[in-house]
Amino acid sequence: MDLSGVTVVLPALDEAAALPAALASFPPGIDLLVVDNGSSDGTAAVAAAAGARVITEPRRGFGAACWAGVQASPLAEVIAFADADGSFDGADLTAVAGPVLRGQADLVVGSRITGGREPGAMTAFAVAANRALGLACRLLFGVPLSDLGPFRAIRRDTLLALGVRDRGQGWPLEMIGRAGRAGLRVVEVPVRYRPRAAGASKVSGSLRGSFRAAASMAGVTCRLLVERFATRARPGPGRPAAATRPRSAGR
Ligand SMILES: Nc1nc2c(ncn2[C@@H]2O[C@H](COP(=O)(O)OP(=O)(O)O)[C@@H](O)[C@H]2O)c(=O)[nH]1
Ligand SMILES: [Mg+2]
Repeated sequence: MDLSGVTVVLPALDEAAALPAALASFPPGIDLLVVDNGSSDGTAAVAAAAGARVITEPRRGFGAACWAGVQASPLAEVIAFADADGSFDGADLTAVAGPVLRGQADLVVGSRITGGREPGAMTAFAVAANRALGLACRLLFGVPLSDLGPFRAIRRDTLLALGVRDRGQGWPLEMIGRAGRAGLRVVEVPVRYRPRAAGASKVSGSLRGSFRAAASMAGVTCRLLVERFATRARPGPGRPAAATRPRSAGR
């Protein structure tokens, strides 16, 4: 499959030790963009030496890094996001980006739960939390997901039209929520998942990281629900056909 229109954005915070393995797993020739987000371990230099495109986003936050990657890739047809810790297999990019490139899906989310998960790759708590979040996405946004996986792909113009605003760990959830609300085709595919190649977890493996992620996602959920009820309450032609449905949605 021709993946030349795909840019893979890898948000990275202190991932110097894991990045070489993470980058090497992707098929050759892919535009790999590492967004360094205030690392102190030489992440940017390691990424550049491994052949990736590198930018620095001084505003801290997972979503801030993802958004900076989108802005720095104006020519990409499809943007894929993946973690920079080597826990994903870049060979799965075909499965993740393929349905979007073929016009069969608007947003593809890689599921670590239905994919091949290596022992120790996800804590039991992370599995349960992601299953619960998947259920919440079904109930609140009409999107059936088994996992809120960060390895995903979406057309760049579709993503811009969604208007995702969160710049923290709520970014992935807001993308799904807005896509579901706009009636986009959100498709889940299984992806492989293994323990990070090196270094320490900053999110699910730490109490502080888990708490910040939970707070960020709770904020996003509240904001989306408030928006939905505000939209419903608003009478007449102010309805959001153009505002919430990206132009590419009708494909
Ligand atoms: N830009 C940015 N990236 C982050 C931040 N926290 C984590 N990441 C990246 O997000 C991805 C997932 O983080 P990780 O520590 O592996 O979390 P875990 O998978 O839940 O253990 C990795 O690529 C991290 O480098 C952050 O505050 N800013
Ligand atoms: Mg990880």
